[in-house]
Amino acid sequence: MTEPAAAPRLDASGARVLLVDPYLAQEDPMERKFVELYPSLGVLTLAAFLRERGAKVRVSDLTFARSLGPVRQAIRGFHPDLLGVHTKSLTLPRALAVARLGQAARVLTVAGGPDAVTRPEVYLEGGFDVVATGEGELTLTELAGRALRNEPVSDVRGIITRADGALHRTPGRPFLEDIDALPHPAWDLIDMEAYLGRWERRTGERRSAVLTSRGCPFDCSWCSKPAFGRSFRQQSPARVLDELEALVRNYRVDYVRFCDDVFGIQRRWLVGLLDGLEERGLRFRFECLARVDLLKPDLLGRLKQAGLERVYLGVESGSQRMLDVMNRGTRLTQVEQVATSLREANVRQFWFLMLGYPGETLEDIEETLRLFRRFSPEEYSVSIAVPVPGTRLYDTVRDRLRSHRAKGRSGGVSLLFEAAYPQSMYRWEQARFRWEAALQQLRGRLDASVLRQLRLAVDEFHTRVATPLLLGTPTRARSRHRIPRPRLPKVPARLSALRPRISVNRPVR
Ligand code: B12
Ligand code: SF4
Repeated sequence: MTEPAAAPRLDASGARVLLVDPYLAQEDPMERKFVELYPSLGVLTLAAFLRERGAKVRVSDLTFARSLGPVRQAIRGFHPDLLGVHTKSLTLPRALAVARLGQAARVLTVAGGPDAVTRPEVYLEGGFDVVATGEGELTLTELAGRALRNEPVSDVRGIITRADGALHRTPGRPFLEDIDALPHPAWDLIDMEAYLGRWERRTGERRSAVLTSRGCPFDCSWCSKPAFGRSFRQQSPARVLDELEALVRNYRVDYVRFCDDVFGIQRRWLVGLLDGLEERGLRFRFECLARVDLLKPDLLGRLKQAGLERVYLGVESGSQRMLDVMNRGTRLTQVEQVATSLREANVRQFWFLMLGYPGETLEDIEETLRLFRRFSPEEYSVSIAVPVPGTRLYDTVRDRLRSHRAKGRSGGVSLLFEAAYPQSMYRWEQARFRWEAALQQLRGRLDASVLRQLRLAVDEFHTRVATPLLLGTPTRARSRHRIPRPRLPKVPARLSALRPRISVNRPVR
């Protein structure tokens, strides 16, 4: 469903809106190692949209902050009519703390983004007046106008409020019809240089994130798509090229991360983008996320020439049975073809792999490891399945969530539900991937036969020692097989230094 062309244009002239992204990088234990910092495109697009409709907008981006001080100051100095907070499961406590600041200042306080939509009651009980569902541009504009005029908001479309202890959900709002008309993100409202400079110091590149589409038409069972559901809308190549050009010219961006759920779904679009990059003489390197069934191997040469550096692939499992259980919609043969084509085109591949999905057996994990061995991707992440609220995976394991605290988390290194095997088993399996990656890095430096022996030794240890031990095989059985009680080995420091970029639990798709 999209917004009918005849819908009246909403206006927020004069309203003062403060938008907050309550993610404090320094509080995130994963940040230093794994999380790549980009400003929230959702917040910046909302800010730009509101500004176009006459609102005065400030963004309090807490990414590099040490406390909520900047929000306090902004509330005091800017006197917003509306305080809008972007939410992810990871940032729930901070989002609620911001809501309390809004409450104290008697500002209309609105939560939006992936997490609030999936558990609105937590946000409304925690101090928010309103939770906005789905795409936020029109809803926030209307809310800002009402807040300015002190009008009630409970009938605004696309929101959830609470009254007399019950939740009230208004009818959803149609999606924006023309996402080409969206303004460029309001980069000027945040400290872009803080992000770009950090990247430059770390990698030598000035990296920025760009989104060319909204939504994803697929339906993987673990995937949370709270904002755009299964809708899919693509911006035209020309619109995307304008945004890229602005980033390159104004911010000297030389590396782009395309953040689309699935980049370049349509061939014609991709060719249009490549043509445009050539015509405009735009040079930067880039990375994107693709599905193995949609990557176009025949275009890889052109993409590489245009600057394609890395492709993130949701490989997930080396077991076709598990891919089907996950409703992934991909075939292992496609993984094989794409992995080979990327290698031939000299494009780095980053594989997302997932362990612990309900129904997975140790043999399935073995198949995944075998696939990993065959293609040795340059980078990878092996996560333990994370049940994000609002997904079918979450519903499947809802009764097996491990603790109240775990229910609130979206990521981490822990097993968040009672799976087929104990957490230590999955940790060990993750370590096997690390070992494998380390061995692959040693290729060319060590004799192939030595590598084979090392691999066999680890496999042997896995079968004879680690698995019975971790699955709690009775001691008598162990002694019958003369298996000593070992200490689990860690990857030696020198090998671990060689390992590729790994995150143990990053459910980002
Ligand atoms: C790109 C991306 C990243 C990038 C950049 C993050 C960033 N700072 O933007 C990186 C790789 C760094 C990243 C990291 C993480 N991500 Co991420 N990421 C995405 C991805 C693919 C796109 C985000 C995006 O730009 N969307 C486009 C914008 C336009 O949409 P939006 O942000 O949802 O905003 C719209 C609406 O939600 C709404 N809205 C949003 N905020 C607000 C606020 C108000 C007041 C209102 C009214 C409306 C509103 O209006 C917006 C415009 O229509 C999404 C999946 C997705 N398709 O959204 C996952 C996603 C957001 N990430 C997710 C997660 C879990 C993470 C991590 C926590 C992973 C981890 N364990 O480390 C980290 C968190 C780090 C952080 N800084 O917050 C989950 C969130 C799930 C949840 N319930 O919390 C998602 C949904 C992926 C998934 N399916 O699991 N991520
Ligand atoms: S995991 Fe990727 S392909 Fe699957 S539904 Fe989610 S965004 Fe779409």
